[in-house]
Amino acid sequence: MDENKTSNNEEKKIIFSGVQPSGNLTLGNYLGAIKNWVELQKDYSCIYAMMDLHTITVRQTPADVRRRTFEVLALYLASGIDPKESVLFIQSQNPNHAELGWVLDCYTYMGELQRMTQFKDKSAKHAENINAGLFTYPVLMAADILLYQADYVPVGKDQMQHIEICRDIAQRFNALYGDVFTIPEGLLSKTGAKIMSLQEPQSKMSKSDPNPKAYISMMDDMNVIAKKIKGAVTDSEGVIEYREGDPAKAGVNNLLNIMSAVTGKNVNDIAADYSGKGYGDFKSDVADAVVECIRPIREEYDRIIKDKEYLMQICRDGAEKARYLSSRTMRKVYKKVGFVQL
Ligand code: ATP
Ligand code: LTN
Repeated sequence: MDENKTSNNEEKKIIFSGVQPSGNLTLGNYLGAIKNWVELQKDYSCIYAMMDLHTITVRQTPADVRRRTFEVLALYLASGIDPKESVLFIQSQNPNHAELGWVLDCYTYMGELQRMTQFKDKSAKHAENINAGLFTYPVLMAADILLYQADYVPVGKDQMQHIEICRDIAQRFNALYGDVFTIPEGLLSKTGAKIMSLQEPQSKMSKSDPNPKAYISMMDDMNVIAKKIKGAVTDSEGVIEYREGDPAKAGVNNLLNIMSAVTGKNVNDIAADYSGKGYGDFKSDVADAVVECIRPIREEYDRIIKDKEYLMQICRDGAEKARYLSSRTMRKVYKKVGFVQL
């Protein structure tokens, strides 16, 4: 057994993660994040949230945020996250996130936040709305994690810079006030791979991509999924080979990574199976494998999403647990900084 894990419930290490209800969840979100979370439930105490406070850093349609919050929850459940084992809640339903976020804002430097890649990317994308929330996004994310004294945070590669700044903030606070926060570590999914856009395989598959052909939504019909994979951009070389870091092979590498993530096979073994074969055969098999991976999740999702009362009850129970679990950290922080305790 891994030394970080124990069979004793009391001593289980804590995991925290979440997804923003800001768009249709993609195959990238599933393979890069949620799939991994399901397996972690066995060995860790897991807390998974719908990060709605973060979504309003970009302008949203309110009804969409509401609907998508339930969609994200239903997808967690359909993927195999068990509400009896893990805490599932809506971030805005626990006020401690915003409160600790404010405190930590006062322990974070402008210069640190200015270096964040996501801030630079998103402010370029939303030049008309570069708001203070977008700038302090990583501080709220640090609060999310530190409130629960999380040991590990399973995220995709793109979020590692945010985990680093969270550790820096926590270490700074601890240096001033003693051991208040557990210093968390990022946990990359086993496949590790970033799933790339099907149309521009140099950039990541993103749910906010304006071109729907670029991503596979977990909500897409099965025939649409197959069509998108068959239309994925590759190259004119016609050789199925995994060449990491070679921009000319970005499309094929991505399809191999996807195939590997859904089948559990190694990328080079998959490539070997297709030596001498064309892209047509390969894409058709990748499409079948992805459809087989998504189909059962979708069937379960379609059933769960209809049961609003069940979803609401999970949110109520989860919010209560989340408030309770985080209240200890919050009290400690307020005491340390000198706020009067009544
Ligand atoms: P947006 O495109 O709107 O910025 P997103 O698709 O990156 O959003 P998030 O809610 O920010 O989605 O991310 C949820 C989780 O999914 C994170 O852990 C992130 O690392 C992971 N993730 C997102 N896209 C990918 C991808 N293409 N490949 C692997 N993991 C991904
Ligand atoms: N920024 C994250 C979403 C997120 C998150 C968190 C992930 C907000 N708070 C805390 C892990 C832990 C993203 O995936 N884009």
